[in-house]
Amino acid sequence: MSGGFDRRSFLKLSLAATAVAGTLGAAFAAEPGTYVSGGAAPAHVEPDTWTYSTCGFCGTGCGIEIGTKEGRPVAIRGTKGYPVNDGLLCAKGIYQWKMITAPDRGKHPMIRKGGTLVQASWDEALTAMTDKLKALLAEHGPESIACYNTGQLCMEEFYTLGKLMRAGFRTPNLDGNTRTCMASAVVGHTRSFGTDGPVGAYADIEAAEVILIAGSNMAECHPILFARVVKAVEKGARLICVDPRLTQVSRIATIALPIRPGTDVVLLNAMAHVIIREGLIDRAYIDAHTTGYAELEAHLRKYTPAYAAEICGVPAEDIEAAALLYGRAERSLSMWVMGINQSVNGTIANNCFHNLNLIQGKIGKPGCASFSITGQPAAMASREVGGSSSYPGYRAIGNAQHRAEVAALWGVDPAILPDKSPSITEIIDAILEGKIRALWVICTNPLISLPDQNRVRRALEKLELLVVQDAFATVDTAQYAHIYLPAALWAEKSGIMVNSERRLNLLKPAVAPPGEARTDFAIFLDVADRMGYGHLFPYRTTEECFEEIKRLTKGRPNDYSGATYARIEENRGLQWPIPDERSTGTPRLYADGRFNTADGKAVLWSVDPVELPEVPDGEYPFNLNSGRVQEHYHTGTKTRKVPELNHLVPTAYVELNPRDAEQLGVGYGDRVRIESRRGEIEARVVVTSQVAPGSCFVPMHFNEGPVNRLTVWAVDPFSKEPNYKQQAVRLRKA
Ligand SMILES: Nc1nc2c(c(=O)[nH]1)N[C@H]1C(S)=C(S)[C@@H](COP(=O)(O)OP(=O)(O)OC[C@H]3O[C@@H](n4cnc5c(=O)[nH]c(N)nc54)[C@H](O)[C@@H]3O)O[C@H]1N2
Ligand SMILES: Nc1nc2c(c(=O)[nH]1)N[C@H]1C(S)=C(S)[C@@H](COP(=O)(O)OP(=O)(O)OC[C@H]3O[C@@H](n4cnc5c(=O)[nH]c(N)nc54)[C@H](O)[C@@H]3O)O[C@H]1N2
Ligand code: SF4
Ligand SMILES: [Mo]
Repeated sequence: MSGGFDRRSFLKLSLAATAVAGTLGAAFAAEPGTYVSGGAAPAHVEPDTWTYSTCGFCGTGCGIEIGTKEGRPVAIRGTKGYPVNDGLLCAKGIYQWKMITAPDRGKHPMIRKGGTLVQASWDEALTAMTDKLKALLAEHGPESIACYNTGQLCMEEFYTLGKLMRAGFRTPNLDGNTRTCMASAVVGHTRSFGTDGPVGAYADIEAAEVILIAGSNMAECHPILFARVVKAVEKGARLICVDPRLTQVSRIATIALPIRPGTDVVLLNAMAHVIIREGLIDRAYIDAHTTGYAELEAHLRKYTPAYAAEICGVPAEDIEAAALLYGRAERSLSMWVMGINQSVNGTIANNCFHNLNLIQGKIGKPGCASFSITGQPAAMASREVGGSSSYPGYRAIGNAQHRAEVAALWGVDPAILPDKSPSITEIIDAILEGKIRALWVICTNPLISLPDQNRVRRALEKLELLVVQDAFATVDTAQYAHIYLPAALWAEKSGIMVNSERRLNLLKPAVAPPGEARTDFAIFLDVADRMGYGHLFPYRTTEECFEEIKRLTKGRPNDYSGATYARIEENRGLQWPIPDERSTGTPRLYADGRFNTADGKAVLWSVDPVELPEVPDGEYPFNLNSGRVQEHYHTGTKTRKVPELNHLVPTAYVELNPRDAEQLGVGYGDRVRIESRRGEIEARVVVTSQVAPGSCFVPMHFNEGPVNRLTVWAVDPFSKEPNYKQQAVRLRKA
């Protein structure tokens, strides 16, 4: 790579490197085994107990064991033989035990008095919360109340919260940060296959001849999956990488397509064009298992590689070569993440991937999948059991039959169940309009992670009641909270998380929550009791709750009937559907070519992209891209407390191409001001040819330079997912 140092060289040179410095993108742990890390106290402590659990960070879903000594966390190691990671962990995974005892863990509830949050008892805090909610319900009705949650709770918590909000409060206003993440994948699956649910298995990585990775910095964001990709490439698999920014994935790709931002639909349509032109389709599969082919074939005629090259800004020959490589292989696999989903074209780009694979019959076979990879460790669980925009068992909010089924299983009148589900951006706008007066924020930090921070700030300020329920008392959004509720972390609870390959993974509590902190599950049940909705919750433990959830998934696509906590642990996770107690799970969906649509056929979509909400112009000449680095997680609440991670990437920065840095007269480490039409931030410059001229990249992790002060308030028309990856900014030396 030209352009001198990359960001890590810069950051390492400017700081004392710590003992954990790994190579960019390499899976951090080289061999399975125990990792008792050095660094801050308690160091080199030999655990007296190892507890089986699951990593709390990303949707890969690695099996971990939490090491404790006298009840305090001292280590984490990868679970040997675990089908996902076989003992390997990335840097975040290894060090996550350190955040558990961070000094700013919330230990007591707090209530705002005279402008500051002061310690309160649980009884005081929950009485204040439920009194206000009861008053709002009486005066303004259920639609004055909203809840915004996460992809980081366990399944039983999502289910309980969904039931509480919809059957208890009867409010439609329930959404999660999964909207900012997986919504385009959810709607994409539903439009192509009839219901949501990723189709593939990680084992497809090793079985594929050609792997297409698009809009995914897998080396940094799913390092253990990337380790499996690297192994496959070493054994001869070919890799195609689609990303405007040159990542570690593109560096090992056979073909790298650094396309212009936001042009994926055109590229994917052109690849399908070539595959059809060359007769690389599976005609029998198309006829038996899909609808819409004739229209698609006609629609794609104009999408020649030459036409796409013009729009995507990569050579026509490269597009042709990528299509032929993918199309000629017997077994090809596509994987994508946020570079695809977080766009106004996110949903239809998902449909384009499914088109590409369906026309070749590359679904449900080993080494073949149209595989959307999830971000958070339990985002899948939320999707499956009604944690945000659906009812349990992949039932649709707007489907009266589905609502009737849920009502019957819950023993409630179907008429009380909401039939709509506004998105978080709609909820924020409704707060600004004065329609929503109370917001309960659970396990997410919207002040830092939602787009257009200044707008979000105005909304939070306007609320009559903001309850923030978080593991850390210092979480940014709590600045505006009237009530703060301290929550237990993943290592302190039991429950189920679900990873990208539909694997149910088990959490077991290894340590006790600090102070008076409680699990989200316990908090939800307490709120339910105080609101008078206790009769809806006949269960008191997460395991009892799972038995109820199983009844709502029976016969549904995500059937968990055959799962129990014990079976999940024995089998090292189980991939749904798990229809009975003999089942060891289902690696791939749709192996029989039967989809969840009315006629059992998958739908091929003929689509054209819509225009991006904002493109660079004379006033704001740079495209701003945003995302992640390996060492940090989201808004930094967890990883910035771990010195071994934070020392490597300690503060906000912007990646700039050498050409642009020279023109702006800035060099490594200089501070620049970045301005968009919505706000401005300052950050340090990292000069790197990883980003193209005219583009810049700012990670989302740093509240001292919050990239979302710059981002645009625009969403995908189908999924309502924010368009985080493309907006226009200008830069100058600070
Ligand atoms: N270390 C770390 N790992 C994580 C997380 C974390 O915060 N830190 N978060 C987890 C979560 S919730 C998620 S959702 C995932 C996210 O995982 P990823 O999606 O892999 O991560 P991002 O950095 O958001 O974006 C991925 C890539 O999209 C590219 N991109 C931008 N615009 C476009 C475009 O127009 N087209 C294409 N094809 N690509 C584009 C960016 O250049 C970037 O390299 O990571 C999970 N894993
Ligand atoms: N510009 C830009 N913005 C983005 C993105 C991007 O790529 N670019 N990506 C988007 C995506 S994909 C995502 S997923 C979101 C993530 O955005 P957020 O959801 O805001 O990210 P986190 O920092 O993970 O916030 C989770 C919070 O929950 C707390 N917490 C952790 N565990 C628990 C628990 O068990 N219980 C409770 N109650 N609290 C807990 C943590 O302390 C933390 O404060 O950001 C989105 N925003
Ligand atoms: S890859 Fe994801 S699940 Fe695995 S150890 Fe790293 S953060 Fe945890
Ligand atoms: Mo995400």
